Amino acid sequence: MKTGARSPLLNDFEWRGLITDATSPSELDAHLAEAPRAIYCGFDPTADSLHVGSLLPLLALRRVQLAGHRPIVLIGGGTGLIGDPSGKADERLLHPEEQVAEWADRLKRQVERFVDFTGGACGAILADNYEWLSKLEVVSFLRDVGKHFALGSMLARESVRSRMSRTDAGISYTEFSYQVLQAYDFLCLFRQHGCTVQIGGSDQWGNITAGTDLIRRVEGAAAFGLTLPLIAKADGTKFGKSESGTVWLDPAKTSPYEMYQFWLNTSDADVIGFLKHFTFLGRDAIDDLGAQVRRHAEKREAQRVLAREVTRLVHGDAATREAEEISAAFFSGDLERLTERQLAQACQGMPKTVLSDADLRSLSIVELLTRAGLAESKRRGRELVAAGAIHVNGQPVRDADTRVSRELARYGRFIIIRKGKKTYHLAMVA
Ligand code: 485
Repeated sequence: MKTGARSPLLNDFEWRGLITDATSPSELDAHLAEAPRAIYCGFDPTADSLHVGSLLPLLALRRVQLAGHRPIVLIGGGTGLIGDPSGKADERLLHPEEQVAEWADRLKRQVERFVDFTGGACGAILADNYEWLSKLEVVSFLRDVGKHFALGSMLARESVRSRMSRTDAGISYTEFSYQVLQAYDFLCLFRQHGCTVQIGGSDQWGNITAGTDLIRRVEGAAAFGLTLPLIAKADGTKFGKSESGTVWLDPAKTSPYEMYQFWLNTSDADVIGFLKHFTFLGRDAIDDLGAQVRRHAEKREAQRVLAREVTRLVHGDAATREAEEISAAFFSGDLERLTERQLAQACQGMPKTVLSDADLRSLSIVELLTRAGLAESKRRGRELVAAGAIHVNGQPVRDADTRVSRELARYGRFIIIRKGKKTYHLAMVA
């Protein structure tokens, strides 16, 4: 979107391609240029961790703070009990209350590293809508809040319409009401903290504008919404998944090395856009990297910078250095220099075959290749070995009949098989 923005925040958002839509863009720009504002984004606890999909809004809140505004991170301890129909094809399962409360606690700890909660004029605020939503009384809620919602516009929301138009699906009154709760949150944050702007992914447009409408009707005040793009990759595949599934922010679920690799695997077509979206590097640095991609794409310098910057934002310096060390070791094939912990981290997302004691007495490499699904037959396995396409723990395998033994395993546990350049498999000694 072109806003010709005056406010540094919108200007930066615009350059980074972070704006899909905004309510009254020029008024929003003036609003942000005029004074420091409180700006919120909400996250529902629907799992025990946030994932890379939540990074764009989290980093957007950090940009908000760096530009001198106050970020509010809202955790949906209340809305998480209901389930947002936005962008969801089917009705959700309700999770047990204790589960949602535990997830909400985890998310609160997770968001802490992205914005600064240590106070001051633009110190971040952490809010949980369970606080007010759990206290609502149905009769007064319907009288005081419900009255401001026209059924026509509620039904017209994309999240509702798409479900109503399907004969094989539908939407419960529970999920249908979600938009009212999110709108009410905005009103509460407006009253409590003078919050006048809400941001979210583009699937949140309906919920956000429900809130700006409510604030106008109840308070007669202007409030704004801004939506961020849902990240799409140039090749059309879904963003945020690696071979082993969702890329989580919790290092216990996705190791820093795996996250580093995820960003390192970004295509040339996506890397500059991602540097703008997911790092705090400025125009000059990103322009330089753009020139590198055009001249020396094969060096993958832009991907390395992206992987380093994002892993650092999520996991810190030490974990990032370690991820780089592991990557360098895998790249050169010198796995010997990795510690047991580093090796365990590297193996976290690999497909895995567990070897029993009996296997260690009887199995040959070629048999292991078929067992691991790396070769469809022993014959094919032998061909791969003969072609020099199989490495074990960084060393080329020359004899297909080599026995698989505990001695072959690094630290007595890890037999890392590489087929070709990129396919890894872990044979793990039980
Ligand atoms: O007052 C609010 C209460 C809850 C929410 C927002 C404001 C959460 C929101 N309804 C939601 O479901 N968000 C998604 C989530 O929590 O996983 C995602 C959005 C994405 C982006 C991200 O949250 O799908 O576009 O907004 C932060």
